[in-house]
Amino acid sequence: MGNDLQAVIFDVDGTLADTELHGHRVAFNQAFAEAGLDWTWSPALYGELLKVTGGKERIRRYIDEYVPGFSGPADLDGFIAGLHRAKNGHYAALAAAGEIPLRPGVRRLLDEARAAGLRLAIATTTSFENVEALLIHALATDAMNWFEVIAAGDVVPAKKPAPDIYHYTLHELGLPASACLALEDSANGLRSALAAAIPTLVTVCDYTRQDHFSGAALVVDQLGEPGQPFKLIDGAWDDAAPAWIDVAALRRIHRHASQDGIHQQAAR
Ligand code: XBP
Ligand code: MG
Repeated sequence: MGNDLQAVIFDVDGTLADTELHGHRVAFNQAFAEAGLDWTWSPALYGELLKVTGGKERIRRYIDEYVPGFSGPADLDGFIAGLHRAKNGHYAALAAAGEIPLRPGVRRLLDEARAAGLRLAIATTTSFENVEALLIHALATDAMNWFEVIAAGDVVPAKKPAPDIYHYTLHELGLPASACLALEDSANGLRSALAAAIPTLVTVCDYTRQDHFSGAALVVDQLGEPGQPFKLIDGAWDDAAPAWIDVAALRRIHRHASQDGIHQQAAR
């Protein structure tokens, strides 16, 4: 059947790990201090800045909105790129130091999905190097090989919420959107996946709890584990089913979302 689930596509930041609060934000601040800038991104301010996807884009927005009188160097693009490079160096060090653990259920679900023969991919706004830093330290030294496609950062011109990174991932997998399920944590990520017509499961994180997730197949607060159930935020869940996301749940969520999609089309 064309609609059977064949591949699961994971977002990284906020979905695999709480990378924003404990990783990128801290690393941005370290890069700013190192460059002699008195910029400090508090957890609350960073929540605002996260509306802009992409670290370089985020620095630019910060300068525009919060440092109006900033007389930066003539080559502002180069300056921002340098700060961003330094930030990524600090991010890799934080990952290597074990400061950015995986979210609950992530390792279990990846293990189960691999054992079940589901194909795995990554579609993220962050860079390939940052994905690598996180995966090899938080997951396994060979974890980059667990994913058939790692679609990252500047490989496409437009970042999430544009669908480009998901279109790219589908193309590389050689699969239609209907054979995949995306896992996301944010409204921007959800919009990106839905714009590529991929059914999407959302696990919110602290920064995205207040986002709007209309169109999501299911919204929960985490993947959950046996003994650590998820909280259902939006969508239907059979009370008889265990409250953690396993492969059977992925298949069920995908099937329901596909059926809903067909109904929506029929209703148009
Ligand atoms: C994540 C992002 C990224 C990270 C930082 O979005 O927006 O910009 O915050 O990574 P998503 P870079 O989870 O939707 O992929 O600094 O490498 O951009
Ligand atoms: Mg994310």
